[in-house]
Amino acid sequence: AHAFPAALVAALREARHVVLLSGAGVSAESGVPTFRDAMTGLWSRFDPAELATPEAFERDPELVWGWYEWRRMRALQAQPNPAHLAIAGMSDHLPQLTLVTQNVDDLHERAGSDTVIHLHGSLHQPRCATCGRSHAFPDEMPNEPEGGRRLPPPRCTRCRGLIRPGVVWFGESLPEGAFYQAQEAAENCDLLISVGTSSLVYPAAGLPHLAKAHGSQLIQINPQPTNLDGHATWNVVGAAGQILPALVA
Ligand code: BJW
Ligand code: ZN
Repeated sequence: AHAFPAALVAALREARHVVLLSGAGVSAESGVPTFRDAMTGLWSRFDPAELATPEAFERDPELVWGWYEWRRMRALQAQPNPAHLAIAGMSDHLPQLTLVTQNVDDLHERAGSDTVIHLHGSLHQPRCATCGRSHAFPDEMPNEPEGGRRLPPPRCTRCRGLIRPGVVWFGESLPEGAFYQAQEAAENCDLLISVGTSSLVYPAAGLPHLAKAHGSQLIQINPQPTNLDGHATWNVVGAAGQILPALVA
């Protein structure tokens, strides 16, 4: 069993409002590749600047669409892991939990978390790049696209524009309502738990600092060092799928 500092356990027990900020590391144990981890990181094989920008989609929509279809398929095949399940269970033990995720999969929802703030959008909600109309995927699974295989994006039924992934690319604003709610929660929580994120991508990486500036304590759960280490009240070193279930037990 994992031994946690008594003060950490007390902070969790006494918290009135907890914000849980999740990143790609929470889905890693479901087999969804993270962005920046060596070897398995998605971007050890693909240059992020090449694919996760509006410019890349303009330049090469088939490459970008193919990459996202491949990732959507991986996400559809993945199952929630013990970290997602522990997070879903936490709301039963806490007066208030606000779940904020940077992840574009729907594994929190499938684990039973019913309110999830998606800061970086979703692989499952594409829309027209020209007029914004949302696009429904057909029910069947996408064809087996290999990573890097080109695939032409569908066309909008209203304006014939290209359908784009419903995610937030570098240089794009976060969904306004989602970021506002996350900020509001960070300002009002007494404990923020940052799990499985490298804390490199802003403005999401600013949320723990905002919470701390408003008097919150910070728990970080990550097997690797991050930029947040020096700021967290407690750094718990380990995998989310092991630490979180132990924490809520
Ligand atoms: C485990 C584990 C296990 C492994 N258990 N843990 C301030 C300063 C500098 C730059 C900027 C700034 N403000 C804004 C910027 C620019 C930019 C930015 O932040 N750049 C930085 C990289 C420097 N930000 C933006 O452009 C944002 N927009 C914006 O600011 O709009 C205003 C604006 C408009 C116009 C001009 C300028 C500003 C938008 C950011 C959108 C991010 N989008 C992405 C891609 C989404 C689509 C897709 O999926 O392809 O979101 S980037 C990518 O990174 C993705 C993720 O959500 C995000 C965060 O990654 P995450 O989750 O932290 O994953 P990793 O892989 O980095 O880390 C995994 C972690 O898990 C590691 O720590 C592991 O150790 C750990 N781990 N196994 C627990 N089992
Ligand atoms: Zn359109």
